[in-house]
Amino acid sequence: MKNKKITIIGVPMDLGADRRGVDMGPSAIRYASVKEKLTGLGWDVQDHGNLMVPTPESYDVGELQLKYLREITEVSKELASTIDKVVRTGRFPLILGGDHSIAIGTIAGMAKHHKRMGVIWFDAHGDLNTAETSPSGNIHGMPLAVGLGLGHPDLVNIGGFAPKIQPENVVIIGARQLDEGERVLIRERGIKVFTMHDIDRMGMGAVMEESLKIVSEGTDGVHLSLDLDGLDPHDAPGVGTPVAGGITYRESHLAMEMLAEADLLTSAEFVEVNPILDHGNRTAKAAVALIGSVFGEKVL
Ligand code: Z70
Ligand code: MN
Ligand code: MN
Ligand code: MN
Repeated sequence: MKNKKITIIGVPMDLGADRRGVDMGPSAIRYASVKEKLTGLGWDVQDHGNLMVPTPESYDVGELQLKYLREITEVSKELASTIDKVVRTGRFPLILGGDHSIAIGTIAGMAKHHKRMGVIWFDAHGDLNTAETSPSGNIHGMPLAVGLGLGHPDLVNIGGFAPKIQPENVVIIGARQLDEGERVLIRERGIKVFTMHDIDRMGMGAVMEESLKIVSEGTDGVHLSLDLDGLDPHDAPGVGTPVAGGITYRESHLAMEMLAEADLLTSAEFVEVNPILDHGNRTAKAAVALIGSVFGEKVL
C-alpha cells in the first residue's frame, strides 16, 4: 500500500450482541501487539484510542427487534465522523471491535470518500437482517443490510445519504449460517456469497481471485470487514457465536496476503473478538497475525 500511515480506532461496542465481553476486543488486540506488528512492517501507526460506548446496564434496551438502537446510532455517527477526519489527514483507518454493528459507522464514514466502494465481508454470517427478519433483534446481525440502505432509517441515513454501497460491489466469504430473510435478500439483490461449500470446492485462492474482481471492478475503494467468527472456532474460539466448519488459519492468511498483493484496501476492521470466551488470547493473536498479512507481512 502506498499510504504507509495507519490510525487505529478502538470501538468497545457490545450493544449489538447478546454476549458480554466483546467490548474488551480492542484491548485484547492491542495486548496482542498490533501496533508493534504494524510498526515492524514499516507503517507509521497512530492509536486514536477508544470511542466512548455506553454500558448496556445503564440504558434501556428499547425496541426488542432493534436492541439499543438509539445508543448504537450515536456511536455509529461518532465513528463515521472520526473515520472521516482520519481519511482527510491521509491516513488509513484500522478499526478494532467490538461487535459487528460498528461496521454501520465504518461504512458510513468511508462511503463519504468513496462513491462506489467495494466491500469484502468475512463472516460465518450474512449480517443482512433487518428488524423484520432478525431472529434476535441484535443489530450486529444487520450492518451489511444497513450499508445497502435496508433497515431502520436512523441507521440507514447516518451521514445524511443512503445507500452507502451497492450489492454488485459486495462479496461475503465464509458464510455457513444464514437466516431465511437473508437468503431471500441475497437472491433478490444478487449478492455474491462464497459459502464454506464454495471455499472447499474452489479453494481459497480461486475464491479470492473472483472476490478481488468483484470488489475492484468499477469501484474507487475497498473496505475489508473481518468478523473473527468467519474463522474456524479451533483457530478463533473467542467469539460470541462460534460456528463449526470455518475458514482455517492458513486459508485466512492466504486471503489476507492476496488482498495485500492486490493493494486495493482503503479501510479495514476486525470485529467480534471476545476475550472472555477465548483461550489464551488466541483469537486476538489470530487477528493480529491476519492484520500483519493484510498489511504486507511476507515470509520471503
Ligand atoms: C443472526 C442474527 C451474528 C455475528 C452472530 C446472528 C448474527 N443471523 N453476527 N454473530 N457476528 O441474530 O441476526
Ligand atoms: Mn460495554
Ligand atoms: Mn458479523
Ligand atoms: Mn458473524
